[in-house]
Amino acid sequence: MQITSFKQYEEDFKKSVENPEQFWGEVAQNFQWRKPWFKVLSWNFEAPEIKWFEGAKLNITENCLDRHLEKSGDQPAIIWEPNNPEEESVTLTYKMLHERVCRFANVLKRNGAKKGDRICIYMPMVPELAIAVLACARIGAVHSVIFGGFSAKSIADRINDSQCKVVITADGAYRGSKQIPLKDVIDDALIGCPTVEKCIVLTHVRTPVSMLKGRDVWWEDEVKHVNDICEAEEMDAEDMLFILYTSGSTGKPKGVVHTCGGYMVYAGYTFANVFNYQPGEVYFCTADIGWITGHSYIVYGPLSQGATSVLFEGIPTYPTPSRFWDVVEKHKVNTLYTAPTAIRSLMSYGDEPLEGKDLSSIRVLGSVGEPINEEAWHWFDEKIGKGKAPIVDTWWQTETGGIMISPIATVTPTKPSFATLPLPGIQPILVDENGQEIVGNGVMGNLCIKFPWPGMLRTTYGDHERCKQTYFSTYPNLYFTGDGCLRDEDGYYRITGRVDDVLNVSGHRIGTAEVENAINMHAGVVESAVVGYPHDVKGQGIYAFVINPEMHGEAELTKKDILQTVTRVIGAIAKPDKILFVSGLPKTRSGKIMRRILRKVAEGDTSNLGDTSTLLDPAVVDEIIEAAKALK
Ligand code: 7RM
Repeated sequence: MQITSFKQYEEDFKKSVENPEQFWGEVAQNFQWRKPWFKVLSWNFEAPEIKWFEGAKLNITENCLDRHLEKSGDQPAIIWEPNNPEEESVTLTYKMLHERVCRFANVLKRNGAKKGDRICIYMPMVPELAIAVLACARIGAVHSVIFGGFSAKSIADRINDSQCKVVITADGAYRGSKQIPLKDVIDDALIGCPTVEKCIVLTHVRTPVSMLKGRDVWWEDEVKHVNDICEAEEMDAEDMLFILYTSGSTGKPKGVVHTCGGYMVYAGYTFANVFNYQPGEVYFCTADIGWITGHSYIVYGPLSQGATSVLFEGIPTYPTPSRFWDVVEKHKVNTLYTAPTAIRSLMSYGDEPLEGKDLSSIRVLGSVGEPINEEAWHWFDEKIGKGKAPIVDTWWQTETGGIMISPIATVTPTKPSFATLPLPGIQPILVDENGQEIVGNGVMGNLCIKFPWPGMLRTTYGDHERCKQTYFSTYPNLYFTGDGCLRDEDGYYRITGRVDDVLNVSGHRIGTAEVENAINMHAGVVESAVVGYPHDVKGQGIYAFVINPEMHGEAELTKKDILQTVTRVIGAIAKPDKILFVSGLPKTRSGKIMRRILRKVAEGDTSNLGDTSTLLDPAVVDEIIEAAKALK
């Protein structure tokens, strides 16, 4: 399954295009199935309806745990590094992880959860988070992990959208020097969540919490009442494995649905290849399990390959900006997979945090979540990889389940800021506004994928029509990614960023419409428009234009109130970096906001605003430009 030369990559790629079913059928043989498939693939992008490994039966946890026990039961599966470096790290071998997953799976059953039920997980980055995820998969329950930074309202919306029956949380979480009261947030959320019957609470920070009789139980008590034997539930390849909510250009976040068989094959195959993982190596992905990167490349991908995965609770700058390098040195990390925003942030501290740190274990570096600029790429290459570790700039999405366009470490020649070439099985195509294919090299266009791959989303939970509209209707018979892309003279791909109204702030996906809706909930706000602008560390910053005639001269205070409202409605990650109060927004005669103009203003470049002839009131633009100049 592992590609070891560029020639082999080319051959595998060719085969995957000419005979996809044979190609993926062979890849899938590297996994453990209870029953084989009778058809590798059937598909229709119009409906859309996609089925991989039809008829096959499996349980992903048997692939991630049981099958490693005999040969590598004593190998570390998870190395947990706590937020506070003074505290002990924890190593769980495959045997230990298996035992704990089985035990907690029995806790879930004891609390009424069964195959097909949805379970919400809102937890800190502790081993029990991975255990909770895998325990759901063990019994065939569908997990919906929610990142610990989301607000009570965001959680309630997600829980209700998928009618979760059980919630798994902790008393609180550490994040650098801060503490987040997870259970308090869950308590607020659950006031409006009638489907939730049980809430299992892990003790972590030992802060006082309220425990509701009949609903709330302690993790530590529950595990005492069950044993650690739990036969894995037999799942169909196309049974749902998890839901993960992600932002789009319109409306509320969508519940992206992934299924058991295809997702497992794709996460495992891409992990083994992109990172060129070798047995016994230590692999460290700095993402949070609340995002897709954590699902696929902390939990399922690495564990399906018997790898050792570092799970880090903290942040790059706590207690000092040396923390990543301390973790690398301490655990002799061979592969470091992180985000450009973290690289840029650490870069800004200069060389001092790196002094005396032994990074010689590093063999492969990875980047994900947003375009990596050349400066950050070179810094990563020189300072961290010492010019010897290949950098894999991996492009993919929540919807794709796994890495799509990326170098294969030690195999693909890299080029700064390029995700390089599609992995075997991936057929990218660039199209223009009219959906015409843009052929040849040295071209730019909208990035689409023209053939299914095993890890692709199957639907958006409870609303198949929305899935169809969002991804399969912009261009008929193509999956539309929402990203713009350059294909250079060598046929290498560089992802240039979103072409829709989705922002990428510090690698977090946020819809402008979501932020606008949150701002509009603030008393006094009449209307708002949100755009992104280039930000040195975050990649993009959030710029909000707000009409609010009722500030009573207290603009600064009102801004703080708006930030508080956004924090309440979505979470702190969606807080605007800049708020500009205006008396009107640039609209066309048909009432559409001309975001193009607002983006120019936010970028601070209004020298050429393009065609403004359709503007209803051009004077508004002049006022906005003047006001923006005065904003720091
Ligand atoms: C994995 C993840 C997806 C969006 C995607 C892009 C952007 C991700 C890269 C990238 C340039 C990359 N899932 N993106 N990786 N842009 N180069 N290597 O991030 O669903 O949260 O976001 O992120 O715009 O559409 S995500």
